[in-house]
Amino acid sequence: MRWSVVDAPLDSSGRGRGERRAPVALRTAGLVDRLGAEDAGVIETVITDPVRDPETGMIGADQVRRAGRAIAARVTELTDAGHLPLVVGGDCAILPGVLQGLPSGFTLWFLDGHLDFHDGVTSPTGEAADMDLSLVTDHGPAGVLDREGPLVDPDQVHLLGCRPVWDESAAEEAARLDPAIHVVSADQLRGAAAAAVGRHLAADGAGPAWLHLDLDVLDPLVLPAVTYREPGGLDWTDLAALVGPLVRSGRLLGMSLADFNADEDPDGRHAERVVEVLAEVLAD
Ligand SMILES: [Mn+2]
Repeated sequence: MRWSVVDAPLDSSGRGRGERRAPVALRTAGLVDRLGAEDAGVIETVITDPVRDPETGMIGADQVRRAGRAIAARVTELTDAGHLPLVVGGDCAILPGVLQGLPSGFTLWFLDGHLDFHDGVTSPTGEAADMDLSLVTDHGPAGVLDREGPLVDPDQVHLLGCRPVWDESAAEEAARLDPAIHVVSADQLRGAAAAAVGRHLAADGAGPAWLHLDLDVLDPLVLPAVTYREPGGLDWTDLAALVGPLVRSGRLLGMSLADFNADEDPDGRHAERVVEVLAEVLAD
């Protein structure tokens, strides 16, 4: 499997947080070489406007929209040419752009410690990375995407690794979740269960699939280099056991990687660990 690594450096707070520097940090840790990947360059995605737009409730809405278009165009170009893109964010605000670049009728395997199901009103931050899964299933703020309707059928979405509801805002978010989405919590993905779920998902249908990995699906004890640390997450072994069968299914159109915060990794050790595990599961 030959991956095409393409960078989408953005941070949806618009304040220059370390997610924007994640692609450089991961490349410095050897990502392209370790995967034996093709270097597919950098997409122009930067978000510098920290103002919450009154209409959408989203920070830097125009720049998020523009970044989404640029990501979509590049993903379409790569997949049309038969490449297998690994889109390296950035935070989860890259997802709507990625999925806009795919032909409809795919399955989404979404690994995240959170639900990412706020809209412009319920989001405590206004960051697009609070709203990406709601946007792509047509439950987010209007006018952010270029395409009408859901980008992915909610019944084809598998939300994997989320934690129990921890406060009022998270409860409000959970109440918004589309009931057709299939949820497997972090507690159901530990030990032998991780590989079993991975094998089940891989064999559940034969159509194309996209894998989105928000690194905060991992426990902060094993990967603290994320912005919104959520206790009770997966360890590296669980993650590899879950993702391995998904990659080997032969169904992947590509993958997106989100939420590594390079500012929380001054000596680069966490970037190295991320690259090591990606090489283990993606490089065969
Ligand atoms: Mn996320």
